Amino acid sequence: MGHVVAGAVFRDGRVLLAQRTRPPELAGRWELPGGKIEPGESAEQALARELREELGIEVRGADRFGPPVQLGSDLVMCAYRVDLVSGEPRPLDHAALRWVDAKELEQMDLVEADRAWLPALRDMLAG
Ligand code: DCM
Repeated sequence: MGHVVAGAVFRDGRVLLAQRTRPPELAGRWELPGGKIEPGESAEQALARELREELGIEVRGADRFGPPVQLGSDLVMCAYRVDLVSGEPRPLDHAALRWVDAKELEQMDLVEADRAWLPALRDMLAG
């Protein structure tokens, strides 16, 4: 079973979403940025690597929230709240980035899997 990590970065009552470029069926839809854990990595290390590669930022921590999501038969994905340590996010691997508040989150065309985290994200944006 492979593991995918997805990171939620919060700032000023908003969470950072990224717009996918691939595969074609997911292109244009929005997600929490992340990717697969590589052998020997912890979830926190994978998040730090993926967000460095994709956004050019340094993050730390990995505070899991919401339910795990099964992706097909051999991948499971979990969401983590991470702390932004340095850098300003840039879309190095995405079509665009957007900081959304609780209200804007409802309007975003999220990839299906990430919708499982909407209730938890709403709570964190409200609180
Ligand atoms: N994925 C997802 N939601 C995310 C991140 C990833 O549904 N927030 C899925 C898309 C792919 C798999 O995880 O099926 C691997 O992600 P990637 O293609 O970004 O490496």
